[in-house]
Amino acid sequence: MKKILVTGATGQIGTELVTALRERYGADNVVAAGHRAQADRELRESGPYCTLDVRDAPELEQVVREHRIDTIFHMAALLSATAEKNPWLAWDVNMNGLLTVLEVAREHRCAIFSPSSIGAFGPGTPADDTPQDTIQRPTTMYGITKLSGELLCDYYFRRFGIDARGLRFPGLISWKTPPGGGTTDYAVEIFHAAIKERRYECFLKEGTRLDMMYMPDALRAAIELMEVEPSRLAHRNAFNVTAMSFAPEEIAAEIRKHIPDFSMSYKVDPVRQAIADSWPHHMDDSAARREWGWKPEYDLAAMVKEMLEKLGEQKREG
Ligand code: AKB
Repeated sequence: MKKILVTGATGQIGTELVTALRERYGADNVVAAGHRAQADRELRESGPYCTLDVRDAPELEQVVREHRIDTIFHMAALLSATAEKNPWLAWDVNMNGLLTVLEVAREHRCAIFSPSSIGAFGPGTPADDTPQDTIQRPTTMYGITKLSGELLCDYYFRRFGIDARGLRFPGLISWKTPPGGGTTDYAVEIFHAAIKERRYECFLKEGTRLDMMYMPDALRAAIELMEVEPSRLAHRNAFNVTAMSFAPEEIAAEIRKHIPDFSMSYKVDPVRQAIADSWPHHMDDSAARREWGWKPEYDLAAMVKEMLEKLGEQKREG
């Protein structure tokens, strides 16, 4: 990786991925592309930045040509809950966006990182120790686009030799950037509410167990996968990766170890609950561990401790 483009650079993963990539490869070698006119100041000032609609092939091609891009981290996508509100837009952005990126990559021989998700599974998938290769019949538009994206990346590799790699991310937890429109967003909201109000009303019901990961592990996973020698990869794309698996009451109990008067109640959102109920409880990520040495650093206790410390500092600073 010498010249990198990050699409969706203003999103939850994109913002922090740009910073991590700029630290590793040099600020000038990482172009951040976001769809919002007003990107975060740090993002705009710490290296090259442009606005880009990923469905616009000529615009994308110009950026790739101008900056001599050889690797694209394609993070632009609508998340699960937003996708259920507007399934047609989700199909357009998630599928036509990916196809445009793959086509430009084919033309300019770029490598691609394309994130998939636990959403690519469905109610017929084994929910516990979900295998790497298993039945995938997602019932949400988000899941349909994520599974189709996995297949499309495999196709571009087999047919055109495009080095397309990817991970199935679980819910991602970060203190820096808020998530937007996901089903697992409660696991971030809960921290802000705990610090501010000492209580939280959860939109998923008790017992809803899902895979999760702290953002530093997620960024490291994406970068490590893109750096690994290709001959080591049997799967290449759509690797199961996880770091922890918990239900709302378990993260609440962990937070209570630091904030004893924290309380949680439930007001279930039927749309997001139905999405969560169709997803696995815990994925088996042994293929990622075996093929490229994946190993998370943060478990539930370490993640909760650091989230509370960082958000506490942020609050004190103003
Ligand atoms: C979402 O909830 O939509 C995402 C995901 C698990 O892919 N965080």
